[in-house]
Amino acid sequence: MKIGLVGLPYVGKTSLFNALTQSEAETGTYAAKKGWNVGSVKVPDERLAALGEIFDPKQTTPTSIDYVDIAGVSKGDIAAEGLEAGIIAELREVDALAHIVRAFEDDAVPHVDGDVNPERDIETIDIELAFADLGIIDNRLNRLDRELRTQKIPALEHERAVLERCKEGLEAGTAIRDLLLSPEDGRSIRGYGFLTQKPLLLIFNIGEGELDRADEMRARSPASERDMEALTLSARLEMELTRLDAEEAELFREDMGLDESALARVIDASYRTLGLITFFTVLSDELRAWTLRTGMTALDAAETIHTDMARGFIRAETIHWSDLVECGSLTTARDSGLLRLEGKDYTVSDGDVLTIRFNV
Ligand SMILES: Nc1nc2c(ncn2[C@@H]2O[C@H](COP(=O)(O)OP(=O)(O)OP(=O)(O)O)[C@@H](O)[C@H]2O)c(=O)[nH]1
Ligand SMILES: [Mg+2]
Repeated sequence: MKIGLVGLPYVGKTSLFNALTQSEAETGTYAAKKGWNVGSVKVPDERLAALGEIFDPKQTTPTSIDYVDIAGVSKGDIAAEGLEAGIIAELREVDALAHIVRAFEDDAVPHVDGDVNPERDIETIDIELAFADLGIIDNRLNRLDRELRTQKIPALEHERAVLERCKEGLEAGTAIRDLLLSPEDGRSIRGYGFLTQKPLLLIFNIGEGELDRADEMRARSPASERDMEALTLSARLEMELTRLDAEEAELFREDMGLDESALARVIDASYRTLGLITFFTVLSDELRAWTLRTGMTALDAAETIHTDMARGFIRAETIHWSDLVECGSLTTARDSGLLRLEGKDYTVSDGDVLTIRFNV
């Protein structure tokens, strides 16, 4: 899973990126319109530790999330091609976007548009992302018109109809994700990696002295109307906390009244935004966590692990991790009837431990 961090210049994207990925990318490099940082973070999961006590594996492999931190986007940047082309290309590859919105007051850190105004900034970035998509749509529509003049190809005509719907929506201020395209329509434009089609998460960067305003901030955000995940954190504080050792950071968090690390909250929100769940496997002494989309089946899970497993799928021995931990072993679980035999159409639940039986 890959998440792109976007936002205006100087809002704390790189500070957050450093906190999330334990990186040391340079912060405060204002107006650099080039380049991006990529980093990876292993998803902390307490369930792995609990399962580890049962299986005593040689190796434990958590899932990971990649974050891409790009240069700040200002109003008009996309239209003026003010961003390096590679940056947008990089963003088209991500699974979801996180918009970092400046909400901290600090006279020492200038705001490109003069003052701190989260609502305005959210709109600015929405418009820039829409512009980036419209550019691609216009080019593609021109090409499709030329191709369809000489011959009628139903698939291309369908694509043109979908693109025209997207264009109309975007021009009226509606992101492609909010057009509620049918799965078939969605598939016909999947290859373009439209930015406004990607799930979006809002992250308000508040000052370290304003952590008690977090709820109010979220309630005021358009996320509440648009059924969108929103969270608040202090990027600079989180970055500084990652430089302390774990114990010190914990004490500090307690002092500040912060229960969970922002890292954990960003990861949770990313999973929810993307509709992802986790399942576990134990294969030749390796305990491993995997991600799957909500609603996917045991066959999809097998496919995620290895195509051979999907091809020769027989059944999935399934148990919820908490039941397994309670039983203490797979043998006890089997004896007490908690280990279920599921077929390929079984919908995997978050926290399932799966043993795929297959034959190739
Ligand atoms: N007061 C305060 N300053 C912050 C906070 N987060 C970031 N900053 C400061 O804001 C400046 C910009 O931070 P960056 O993390 O580089 O911001 P950015 O969004 O990556 O900036 P660009 O890459 O130029 O678009 C730095 O001087 C940070 O120290 C915060 O929560 N509070
Ligand atoms: Mg930066």
